Amino acid sequence: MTKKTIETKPYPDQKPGTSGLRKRVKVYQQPNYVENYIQSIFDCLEGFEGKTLVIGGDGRFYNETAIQKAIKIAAANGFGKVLVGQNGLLSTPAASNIIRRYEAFGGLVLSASHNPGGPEGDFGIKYNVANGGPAPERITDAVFQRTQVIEQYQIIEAPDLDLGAIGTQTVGEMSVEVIDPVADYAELMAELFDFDAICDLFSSGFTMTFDALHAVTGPYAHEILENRLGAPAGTVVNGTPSPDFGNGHPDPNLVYCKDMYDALMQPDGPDFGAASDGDGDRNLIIGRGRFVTPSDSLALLAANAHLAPAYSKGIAGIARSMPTSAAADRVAEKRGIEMHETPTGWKFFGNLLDAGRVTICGEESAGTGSDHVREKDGLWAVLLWLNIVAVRKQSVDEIVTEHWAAYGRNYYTRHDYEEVESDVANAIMDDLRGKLDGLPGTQINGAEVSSADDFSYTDPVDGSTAHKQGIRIVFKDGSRVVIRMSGTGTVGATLRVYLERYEPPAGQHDLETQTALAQQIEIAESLSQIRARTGRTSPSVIT
Ligand code: G16
Repeated sequence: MTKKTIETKPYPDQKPGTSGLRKRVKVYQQPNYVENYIQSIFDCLEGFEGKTLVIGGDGRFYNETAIQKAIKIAAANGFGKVLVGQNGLLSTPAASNIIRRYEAFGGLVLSASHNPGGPEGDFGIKYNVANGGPAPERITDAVFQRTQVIEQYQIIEAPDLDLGAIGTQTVGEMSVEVIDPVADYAELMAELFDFDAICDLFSSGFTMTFDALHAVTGPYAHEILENRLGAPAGTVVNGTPSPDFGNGHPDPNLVYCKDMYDALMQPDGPDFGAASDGDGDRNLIIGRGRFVTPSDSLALLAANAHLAPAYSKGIAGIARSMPTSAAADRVAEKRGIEMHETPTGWKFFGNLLDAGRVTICGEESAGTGSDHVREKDGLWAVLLWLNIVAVRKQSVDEIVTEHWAAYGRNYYTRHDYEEVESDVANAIMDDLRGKLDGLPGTQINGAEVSSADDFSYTDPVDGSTAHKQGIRIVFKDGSRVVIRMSGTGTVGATLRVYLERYEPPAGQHDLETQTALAQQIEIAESLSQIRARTGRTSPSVIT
């Protein structure tokens, strides 16, 4: 085993997005592409000599190849130990937990989240810091700068490790421990939730379907839902991770989980349906006859969290990303707890969680989580829902409708225009920015604009700032149109249009969502001309 220094040349496109560096697999397969990026990360870190690095991914195509490289580069750079999930698997929240539980220096999480996998699909690498959360922007910005000038990387020349064998191996002077990817995470969930109450729920005949979408949560869901909580075998479907996600799209939304949605809408359908994404940090929640939007789910989980043992003393505060609906704000207001509005990206919640200012966080993009780790957590959200249903002894539909009757309903939808030409998307955003100052006080399609800006954020804990985080136009009646460009796409640009309108507690709560938001949808088009300028007649995805 010899340590080698290999000469390399920079790639211009290694700028991390909302959540790490996501690219087509074919891009990652270029010579030294992975090596450059990982060496650049290590070059921006200090004080890791002899310390532990956690490595794991969602099992997608190229996962093991990248992990073998990462281990050998970590060894050459002086890490003392790597903890790696068996067969290279660790869900994103499980990786966050392992970093925290074993006090590791940080971790590499290999995933492109909900993006498709396989040789023609996407791959991604994300660096997480010692609190278990995604690296903050000051690190990701430094890593990008480093990728632009990198000239060499260090690697140990050694045979590949056996990632299937639990136990310890060595590479150079570094030890590599292959660990059970599920055990620590399952223990943590058992500490947080009332497993006895959920067991009773299942033994009383409560029926559930959980779609792991052939992605990483399969082994976690089999162990927790079926083995520990007694849900009947077969509750978890598509539970074996596959490199191309069964040739599917591991995005737990109403498009890719349509069959489950249809089953849940039948009067004799299961009581509860849920799904998670490629790397296990997103969730989809559907009760019989009732889809719960991620924004509503955040509000409902925050309002009912005290029913689970971990949160029985109440929660300190709530944080949501700016485009997420304000449903959770109403809960925070009623409870008299802190409420924070951050830019899109879980990394912006880290400081608030570390400082104990918030306990529960969530995003419209199907992510919810708490201070138990520093990532959003798909199965955590599912288990908290089950805990709430078990204690309240009510259906999801009853719980949601009672919540609206108490707090009012924030009608909410997101329209995505995917794979738009980057020039066209940039021009649309620039033109919108140019109009913002003149909008307040004007009428658009019959609605008066009360404020219009491009969202800026100052972190209340460390004072760091983030600008140009999305255009938001707020109307006098409280409704909102938000438009921003996604930071997770890999081809062209994705324009996201977020639409929201509030209906008070005594208002009408049973409208079809797109109908309820028809005025906001037309306002967004009048303002942005997205359909006209992209030549699209409708969004690519409506969630
Ligand atoms: C990532 C981030 C989330 C973000 C989502 C969508 O999630 O961790 O915070 O909300 O992307 O971001 P965008 O709107 O920029 O595409 P994931 O699940 O893809 O890692």
